[in-house]
Amino acid sequence: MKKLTNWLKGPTAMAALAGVAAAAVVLSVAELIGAFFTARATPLIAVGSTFIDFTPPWLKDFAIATFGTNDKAALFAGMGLTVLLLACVLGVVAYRKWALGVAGVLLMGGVIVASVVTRASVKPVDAVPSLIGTLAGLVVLRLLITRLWRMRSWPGVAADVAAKDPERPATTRRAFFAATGITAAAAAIAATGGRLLSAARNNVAQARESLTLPSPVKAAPAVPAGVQSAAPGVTPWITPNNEFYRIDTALSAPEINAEEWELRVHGLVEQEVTLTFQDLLDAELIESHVTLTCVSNPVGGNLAGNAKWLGFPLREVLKMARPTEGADMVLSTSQDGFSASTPLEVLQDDRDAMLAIGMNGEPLPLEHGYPVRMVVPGLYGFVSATKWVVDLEVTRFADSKAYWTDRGWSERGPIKTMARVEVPRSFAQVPAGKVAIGGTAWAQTRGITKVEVQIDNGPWTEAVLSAEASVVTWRQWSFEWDATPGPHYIKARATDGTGEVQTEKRADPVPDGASGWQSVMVTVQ
Ligand SMILES: Nc1nc2c(c(=O)[nH]1)N[C@H]1C(S)=C(S)[C@@H](COP(=O)(O)O)O[C@H]1N2
Ligand SMILES: [Mo]
Repeated sequence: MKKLTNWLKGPTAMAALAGVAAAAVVLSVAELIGAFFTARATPLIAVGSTFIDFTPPWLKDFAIATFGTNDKAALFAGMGLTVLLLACVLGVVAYRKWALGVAGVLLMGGVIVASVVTRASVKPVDAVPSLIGTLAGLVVLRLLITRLWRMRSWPGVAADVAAKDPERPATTRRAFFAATGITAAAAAIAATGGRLLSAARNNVAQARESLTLPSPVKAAPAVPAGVQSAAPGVTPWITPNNEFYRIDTALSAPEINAEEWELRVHGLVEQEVTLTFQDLLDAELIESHVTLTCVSNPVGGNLAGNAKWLGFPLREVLKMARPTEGADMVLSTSQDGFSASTPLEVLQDDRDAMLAIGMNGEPLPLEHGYPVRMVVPGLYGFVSATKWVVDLEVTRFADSKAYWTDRGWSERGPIKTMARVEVPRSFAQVPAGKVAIGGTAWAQTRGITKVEVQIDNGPWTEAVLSAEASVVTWRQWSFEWDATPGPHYIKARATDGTGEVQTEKRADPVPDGASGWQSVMVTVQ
């Protein structure tokens, strides 16, 4: 104990503290100045995004399997811890050998600046906040470390310093803490100020709020009564926007001014086309319910959502551009550099793939692609649902690779048939007697024609299907179970509109989607 307190009062702990204060200055100064640049150019966001881009498929899949849609919060926590450790180390190194400490700080600054300038749609000047932040951190580190060198209670060092520079007096621990405290307070003020300033400068959220969507020329077919599962507790058939799963590589959602948004359609086309947001508002829009699903969704997982989308058919966009002979793919790219490869014919057939601007009667939320995203029934999001879309290149699978295809996932991604058991929950305790089992099944573009339930190793028995809205939306089901006391396993499987039964074969999400039957263990009392 005594040893620990002595160590905490000693030069190593204090130098580490100086390092942490200097790191806080780097980040907060960059945040403050960053208010005048794009948010994606601030150090943590840029480094985090670059880290995501280098994430191998197994790590992405692990992150989603472990943290689900909290994967970004987990990444931020991990980065926070890394910064803290690095800052401690750099502080100690700078105290022992200043030149080495400077080299370390400059190296970190270099990594940050390199991450910033290599982001998509980020200009070289966007490195300014990180550069100034790094320099400010270096100055503060020097001031604090100098105080430690002059510490009166560490005679060796202080005497050395005093011999070199007799004019400057030695300092005290109290003076060092005061300087560190002032630095920390200044950093907190700068960071808060930066936040407030960027919120005030950012009018994209406000512009979205005040946008009124036009009515569709072709309204969504009425949703039949009885789409909701008879079992209480099953997911709502329509997923509210704020509960809709979010999966993307963007640490901070791009903030795109709708008035400046443009979509360029080019590549293997007879006619290049450029669309503005106003063009979309003026166009003949359609509306339809479509269930989106993420390829990373594990068996029984909740990375799927169903919404009413308002948009312009991609078929019509492609009619204007007139793809040439040999084209078989459209590479859609977002403002932040994500891309997806979608088979050309899927965007031209009658499934109503669209450039969506509305979600459940509202403009797209910022996190779901404002102002414009793609919605393509039947394909996993990673090969079709590009949010913040700004570019469509008509090309060939043989010639271009999309973001996740470059990282070990497949180049095509039709959605696999899946039945999910939602109630009772895994490991639930239920009373004996009549128990309502229920859930959701999907096989977009093929539709669901049957869901069967198996208790333990008994016979497969047909569940009651809720009404079907369309083959591109999910379909709910319920099953009344006469439960007897003891532990039991509930399994479910679906049959799609082609008559094919969901495969029992287990597959991981990588490379083209999970498969297998979900099994839920419950205890009946
Ligand atoms: N710009 C961009 N669009 C993207 C992604 C992305 O990382 N960046 N992820 C895709 C994936 S993997 C999925 S599953 C869907 C999810 O859409 P949602 O977040 O609106 O549910 O968006 C797709 N569109
Ligand atoms: Mo996804």
